[in-house]
Parts: sequence; structure tokens; C-alpha cells
Amino acid sequence: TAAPEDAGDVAVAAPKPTPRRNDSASLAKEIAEKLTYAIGKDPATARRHDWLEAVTLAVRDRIVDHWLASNSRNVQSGAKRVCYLSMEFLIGRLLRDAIINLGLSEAVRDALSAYDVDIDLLETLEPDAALGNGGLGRLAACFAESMASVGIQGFGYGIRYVHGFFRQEIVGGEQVELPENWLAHGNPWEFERRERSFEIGFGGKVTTIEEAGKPPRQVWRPAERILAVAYDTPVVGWKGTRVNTLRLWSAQALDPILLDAFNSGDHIGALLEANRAQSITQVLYPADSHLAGQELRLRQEFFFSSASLQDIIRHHLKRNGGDLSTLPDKVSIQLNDTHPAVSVAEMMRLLVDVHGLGWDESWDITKRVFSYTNHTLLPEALETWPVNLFERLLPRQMQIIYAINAQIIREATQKGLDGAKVSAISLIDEGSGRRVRMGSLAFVGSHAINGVSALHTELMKKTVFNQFHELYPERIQNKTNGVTPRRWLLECNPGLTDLVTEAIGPGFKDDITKISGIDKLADDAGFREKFMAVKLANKQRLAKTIEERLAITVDPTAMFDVQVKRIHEYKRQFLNLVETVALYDQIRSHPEIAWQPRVKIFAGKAAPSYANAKQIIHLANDVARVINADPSVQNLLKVVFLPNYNVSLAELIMPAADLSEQISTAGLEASGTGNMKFALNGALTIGTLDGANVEMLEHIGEDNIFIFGLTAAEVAARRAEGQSGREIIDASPILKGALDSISHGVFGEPGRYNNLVDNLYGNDWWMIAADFEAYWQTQRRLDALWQDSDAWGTKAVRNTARMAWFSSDRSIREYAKDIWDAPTSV
Ligand code: H2P
Repeated sequence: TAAPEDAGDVAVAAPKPTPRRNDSASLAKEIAEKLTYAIGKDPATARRHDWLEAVTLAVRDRIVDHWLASNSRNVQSGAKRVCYLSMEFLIGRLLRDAIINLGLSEAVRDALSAYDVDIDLLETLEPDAALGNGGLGRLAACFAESMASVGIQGFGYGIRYVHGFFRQEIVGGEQVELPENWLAHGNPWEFERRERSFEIGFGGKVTTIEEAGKPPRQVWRPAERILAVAYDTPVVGWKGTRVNTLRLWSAQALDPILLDAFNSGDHIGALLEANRAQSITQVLYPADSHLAGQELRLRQEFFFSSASLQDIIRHHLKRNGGDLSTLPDKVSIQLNDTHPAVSVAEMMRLLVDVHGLGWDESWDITKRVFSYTNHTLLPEALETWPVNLFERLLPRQMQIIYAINAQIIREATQKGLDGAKVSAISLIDEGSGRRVRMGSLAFVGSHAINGVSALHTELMKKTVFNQFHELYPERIQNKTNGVTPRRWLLECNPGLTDLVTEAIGPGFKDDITKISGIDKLADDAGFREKFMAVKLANKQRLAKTIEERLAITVDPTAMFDVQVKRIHEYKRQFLNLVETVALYDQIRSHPEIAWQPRVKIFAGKAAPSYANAKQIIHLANDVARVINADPSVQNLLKVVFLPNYNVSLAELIMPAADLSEQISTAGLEASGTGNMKFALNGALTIGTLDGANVEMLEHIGEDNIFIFGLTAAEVAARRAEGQSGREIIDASPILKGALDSISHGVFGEPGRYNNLVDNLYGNDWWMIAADFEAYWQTQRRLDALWQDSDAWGTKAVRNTARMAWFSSDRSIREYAKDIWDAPTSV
């Protein structure tokens, strides 16, 4: 490999740097020094971006102190490491996160005020690291932070995409995708580690080597080889007690330029190879819950899996006297969805072919090391790859998959499984062209497989992994998702954080379960008023952004009714829009009713190739345009579609919501995590019995959450009967009226939304017609509740008080105990 050896553990007699001090005077001095010597500006000429960089570098120095200390503790303790392999880390901005976790808020603010610079403003200049699509990638980011906060030696492994999730603009009501460029001004949080680079192969062939007295060996000779270079970002845990590492791989060519070609005049051709190599980590695929079937995607998956495993093995050998048999005692590798599932085959190749272990021992090590999280049951999201593509790109890994498959099928047959059941567990799907089933590969190569909410896990056992569950009944377990309360309360909602601190002291910041202390204050009128005053201030902040970005004026005292998430038919933004249109009709037809003023807020991106999702965005914008311009509903209904939903926008929206829409077709949303962020910030939920909503109901209590609609079992039954929506629509004048206005051109050309509407009459697959009436009635109950601000306030307080269990600290502790067997607080 091109990796130069480590400098080693030679003791160097260099003077130790003095750790940085955290008082505002020291910070002020250092910020000025960074501005001068790292950026080359003086305060008089510095732009805001220069100040941002100077502050970031000064804060980063403090992180580095903690980071190096954590790393040397890691080496000393030799405790088990947890490696979290994820194609996506939806990080967002890091400066505020770091400042709060290090407890530097006041000091930084004071330091900058000396230069008349506003930290709040600087923070908004930082680009979002958008290396993910939605919940799956954001979960990985929350988990990384929680691992550092609860004291686990956690390592995130992923891809350093040059272009993250696309930037969304709305032009003429429609989504337009533009490239995102988060690295345009450099990235002060990352450290390039050229010494950590590994060769990654593709294609070529496998040869058998026969040596006298030894069993034959397989050697893979790839046709193409590229380099994976590590970029490390520190992950700061609460109070900085532990700083872990997120290692993202960047693809580079072994030879940056073909000099011969260049010298002979082929200037472009000389760079082709380098470009081809780099293209692997250029772009994040904009689709997490359905299959992006391109070869490049498979290359990305293998690229980062192989690099991560080589790195993990290298580290282990160095720290454990070259003994790979202890790998499972020292490392756990969590596969975040099927995207890194090829790791199972690659680990076997590395152990057997490269390190010379026997097959059985390697298989035992592999299973004990890996565990796998499933995030969706949608059939289109379960990754499979054509066998011939796999074979061409990864010939040795394909052989290994066949060998694993033979072994699994033997086991199954011995346990008495019959033909149909055996073909259900085969790693090769013979149904529609031969394809490798990545979920099955991840399953058989792992000792623990988890779903992300109780309901989802039960459904996993009954559906996608039914046969595997029969074969290995001890493997599937549940780990309900969580969100980090640092970013999703302390950072995004300083007003509420201060209020809770004032009421019950700061202990909840260290231990979020203590936030239940405000439960008893839900009936205290004084506290409730303050709580709702914080909410109002957050709504004013959001209203200002809506005004600035969209020139729409909304009334901050109206109910803010919010649905923000990826746009997908199962998440049912369309149901919400149909209800919006029905409400619009009813407000106009029945001015005598005491309608409550609402602002319906939407945000989210549609996968570029997902036509129906794009139609839903178009409809939202059409509906907004028409309703907002109609003077007859002016004070009662406004509709807002905020473009380019991302982590930073979520941080502004979550604290400002009164009502959180979690209305997926039951059985289809694996967990949801937005549902948790909203409720933690005091929004009431209207939702179906789906994903983690079910557990939220248990924790928050049925008086404080608004559940409606078909259950997962009812949905499955209706789907099996293939029921159409026609009868329901014909029997419901309100629904029919709304659908007619949508299809007859009230909101854009007639026929524009025929596809969406006709689907409901035909096969109401997403149960929009079926759930409409229950949804409508529940919304009207919420209208009534809104009129009683004391009752609403009480429920809002109870939501915040009872959401602590949904902290990702709790999730991570459960993984550590039940799956990784890794110590916390090291
Ligand atoms: C997915 C699931 C969510 C789940 C999340 C994290 C893929 O995210 O659909 O239900 O909460 O993973 O486990 P999303 O739809 O937000 O992209």
C-alpha cells in the first residue's frame, strides 16, 4: 500500500504544548492571533467569513486538546471500540455544537463582543455538512455525538462526498436540484491523514495459488486500483469529556497524472484516470429509501467498506500483537442499513485470503464482529445487485457470497426448512434476474439485527426477515431510535433550555431524564405562560425567516402546523395537502364556524427521479400560492413551503412548531426521529400508530398526543383485499370536494394532479382516502383544543417533560449493552 508506516511509539522529547484556557480574554487574544497568523488578515479588514474561521480555529484548538487526551486514553485502556459504518452522516453545522458541548458559549460571546462581532451571526455562515438524505443519516450523526457523550470509544466511518445532498430551489412551484458545495471555502473541521490510505480494487480476476503441503489459496488481482485517503473530524461529546473520530474516506488515483500521456500532448487523457478515481466520492446519491441502481453506487459502497475494514484490521493488529482471533473482543462493527453490507464478504476475504485464517474461524469472527440495523421495510428500498455486475466488479467477494450461501442453505436444510423457505433465505434472488440480496448478506453475517422501533422490529420478524427469524430466532432485537438532546434542545432552543434551567436547575443537561422534573409544572399557570412565551418567540423567529425567504407574512399567534421530512408517498404529505384544501373550502363555505387560524408549514426534498414526490411538492406550492392570495381566508389559513430543508432549517423549525405531523401509512415509517425532536420542543403530535409514535404514545400519555387512522394490521388487510378509495370518496363530500378542486384546476392547470388523485380512486395504496375522515376529525379536535390555551399549554409542557427516553444516549447505551458489549464511560 502507499501508506507510509507510522512514526511508531518512539518517545519524543518534545515540549508539551500548554492546554488552551477557556476564559474570554484568552479566547479573544487567540481569535485575533488566528485571524492574523492563520488567515492573514487584521481585524480592520477581516470579513465575516474570516472571523468565522478564526473563531472556529480557536475553538478547534480546545477540541484538539480533548481529542488527543481521548486518543491516548483509548490506547491505554484497550477497551472495545465501536465502529459505525454509514454511507451517510447528516451532520449539519458544527461550530455551535462544539461551543455548547465545550461549555464555551459565554466566553466566546464575550470574546467576540470585544471586536463588535456577533457569534449568532457568524454561526449562520457555516455551511451545513449535508452528507445524507434524511433520518438515516441524521441518526448516524446523533449516534456519533451520543457515543462521545456517554463515553464509548466510537469511530464513525463514511464517505467524504465533495457534493452533499443537493440544494433545492423552487422555480415556478417545482423542485429544481442544484449542486451543493460545502467544501467550497475549505473545511476547518477536518484533518487530512494521508498516512492513513488504503488501496481499493475493482474488477480483474481471481487466481488459485497451489503450494505444496498447503490448501489452495485464492488471490484477487484487481484490474483497477484506487486509493482511499482518510479525513478525520473530531466528534465532541457533552462537556468535551470525550472526543471521538469521524473518519471519512476520499477517493484518489494512485497516480495523480499520467505524465507520459501529458508529455506526448494528451493533456486531457493524462487526467482521465485521476478523474475516474475521484468520481467515486464526488456526489452523495439522493435516495436513501429506494434503490439507486447505478454501478457507481456499488463502487461507493465497496470503496468505503473496504477502506474501513482495512483500517480496523490494521489498528487491531498493531494494538493486539498481531492476533486477529481477538478481533471480536476488541471491535464491534455496526452496519447502518445494507449500504455497507458488502463488508461481510470483504471481511471474509481479508481474513482468509490476506491474513491466512481458516474459513470457519473467519466466519465465526465475522459474525461476532458485525451487527446490522435495518431502517425500512419498503420492498423497493431493500438493496439487491445484479449478480453479473457484482461478479464483474467484485469477483472474489462474489465467490465468497456463494460459499456463504451454500453454508447457510446447508444449515437451513439440516434444520428442516423446505424448498420455498430455503429460496426465501438464499442470498441470491432468482426471481427477477439473478440478484444479490444485501439485506440477507448483512443478516447472515451479523450476530444481532435490529429494527429502529418496537413496531418496526415486530414487523421485520413477520415480513422481510420472516424465514431468517425462524432459522435464527435469537438474532433480531429492537433498538428504538433517539435524538441527541444537545443539538435538538440545548442548541436549537436556548429559550426553553434557560426556562427549564430556571425551573429545575441545570442537571437535565447532564442527564436528560431529569427533564421530567417539569412535568409537575404543567398545571402551574405561571410556568405554562413562560413556556408558551418561549414558543411564541421561537415562532416569531421562524415567521421572520418565512418573510425574508418567501415574502409571506404569517401571524406568529396562529397555530403552526408543521410537516418537514423527505417527500414520500408513504409519509403522506399528500394527505396533509388534501386536508388543507378541504379546510380552505370549508372555511369559505362556513364562515359561521369558529375556525382557528393556522399556518401549514411544509419542507422537504424529493428524490430527483421520484415523479410523484415531485408532484406533491408542486401541489404544495400551487396550494400555497392560491390560498395565500385569497383575501377570504387571510387570517385563518396560510400555507408555506420552505425550500431547501436541511439540518439548520430543522433547528429553526422544530422549536417553533405547535403541531407536529407524523401521519405515515401505518406500518411503513420504521421509526421517525423528527417526531421526537418536535415533541421534545413542546409540539403536540397528530399521528398514526406507526414507528416510534407508538412508543411516544406510551411515554407521553394518550391525553397528550393525537392518534388517528388505520393500524398497521388494518392497512395490511386492506392492501391484501386491494380496496379502492372510490366508495369512501363518494361517501365523503368534504374529501370529494377537495379532490375535485385539486383535479379541476383550482391550483394550477386542470389535470396537472390527475395522477395523484386518480390513484386514490383506483388502488388507495397509501390509505389516503381510507384515513381522511379520521384525520379530518382529529384536526378539528385540535382546533377546539387550540381555543383553550391553558389546556394546550399543559399538554405542550407534558410533551417536553416526557420525551427524555427518546434521547440517543438511551439508544446508544442499549446498543452498547445488548449488541456491542462495549463499556461506557471510558
Ligand atoms: C429512515 C426511516 C425512518 C427512520 C430513519 C432512522 C430510512 O429515515 O424511514 O423511519 O427513523 O431511517 O432509522 P428517513 O425516512 O427519514 O430518510
